[in-house]
Amino acid sequence: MIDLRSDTVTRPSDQMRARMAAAPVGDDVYGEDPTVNALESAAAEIFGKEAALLTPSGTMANQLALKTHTIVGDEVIAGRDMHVFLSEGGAAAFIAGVSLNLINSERGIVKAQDVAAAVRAEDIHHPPTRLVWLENTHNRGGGTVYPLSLVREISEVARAHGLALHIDGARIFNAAVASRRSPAECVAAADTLTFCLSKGLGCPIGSMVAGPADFIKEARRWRKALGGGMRQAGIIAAAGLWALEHNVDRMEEDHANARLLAERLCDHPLVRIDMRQVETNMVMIGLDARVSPAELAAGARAEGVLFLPFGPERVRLVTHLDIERQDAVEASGIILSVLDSMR
Ligand code: TLP
Repeated sequence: MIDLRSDTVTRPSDQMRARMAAAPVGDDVYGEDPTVNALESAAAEIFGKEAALLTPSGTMANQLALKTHTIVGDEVIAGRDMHVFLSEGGAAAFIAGVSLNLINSERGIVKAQDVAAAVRAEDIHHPPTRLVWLENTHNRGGGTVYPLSLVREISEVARAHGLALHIDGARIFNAAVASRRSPAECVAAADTLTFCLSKGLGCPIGSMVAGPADFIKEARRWRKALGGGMRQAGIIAAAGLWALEHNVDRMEEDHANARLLAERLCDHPLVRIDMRQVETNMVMIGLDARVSPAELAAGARAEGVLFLPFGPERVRLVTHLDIERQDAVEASGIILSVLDSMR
C-alpha cells in the first residue's frame, strides 16, 4: 500500500527505535526523565522560547495552549477552517470554556485587518477577546505557509490590543523548510506554539507546546489534570530527539514528492490543481462534479493507494518519510487510471 492519507502514518525507523530502546528514563511526572528533559530543552532552543512541554498529541498540545492562555468565557480569534475548530471534538468549548470568533481565510490564510475587526470592544455584552490563533502550515488550506511578514503584522495587531498570539505549528518544520527560514524565525512573533513530532518528523507519538517559562509551568499543571502526565516518557522523547537531529532537512524530499504527484495529475480533465498552491507536503485535488471523492478514494484503495476525501469536492494527498519518489510516480499512475475509468 502507498499510504498518502496523512504524514501521521509513518512508522519509526530501525535507527529511531534503537534510540528509543537505549533511552535513559525516569518518572517524568517528578521531572526526572532525562530524555524528556533533554527534548524539552532542545525544542525550546530550536524555537527560541524559554521552555517546552511534551504532550501525547497535537490536540492535547493545542488544548493546553488554549486553556493556559484563557479563562472560562474568553473569546479566541481563529480562522474558520483551522484544526482547533474543525477537528478537535469541540474541546475548546468544554476544556478551556472559550468561544471561537471565526474569521474567513483564503486557503487558510487570514488577513490582519480581519483579525483587527474581530477584536471585541470593551462592552458588558461582549466576551473578552484574549488570544489570536494561527495555523502554519495550514492543513485544510493545503499545507499553506504563512508569509512571515503577515505573521508579524498579525502579531502587531494582537499586541496593540493586548492579546496573545499562538501558532498551531503541527507542521511548522514544513513551513520552515519550504520558506528557508529557521523554525525560531517562523514563530518569533508568536508568544507560544505547538508542534507535532508525530507528523512530518516521523515519530510514533508526541507533540509539544513551547513558550515563556511561567506559561509552560501552568500548561504542565493542566496537562497533569487532563491525564497527560506520562511516566517513563523518555521512550517517546528519544524518538523526538532523533527526529529533530535527522528528519527536518529531509522534508525537502516530501515537498518535492508532493510537487511531483501534483505535476503528474494536474492535466487530467477531471481534476483541478493549482501548482502554485503546492507549497509543502500536501496536494489538495479539486474534483469535477462527476467524480465523488469517496469513489475515487475507494477505486485507488483497490489498486493499492490510500488517501482521504477532504470535503465534498476534494481529496487530500500527503507525502512523508515513508514515501519515496518511486511511490509518488506509481501512485500518480494509479490515480490517473482510476480517474480515466470514471470519465
Ligand atoms: N491533523 C490530522 C487530522 O486530525 C486531520 C491530519 O491527518 O492532518 N493541528 C493540526 C494543524 C493538525 O493537522 C492536526 C492533526 C492536529 C493539530 C492534531 O494533532 P493530533 O492528531 O496529534 O492530535
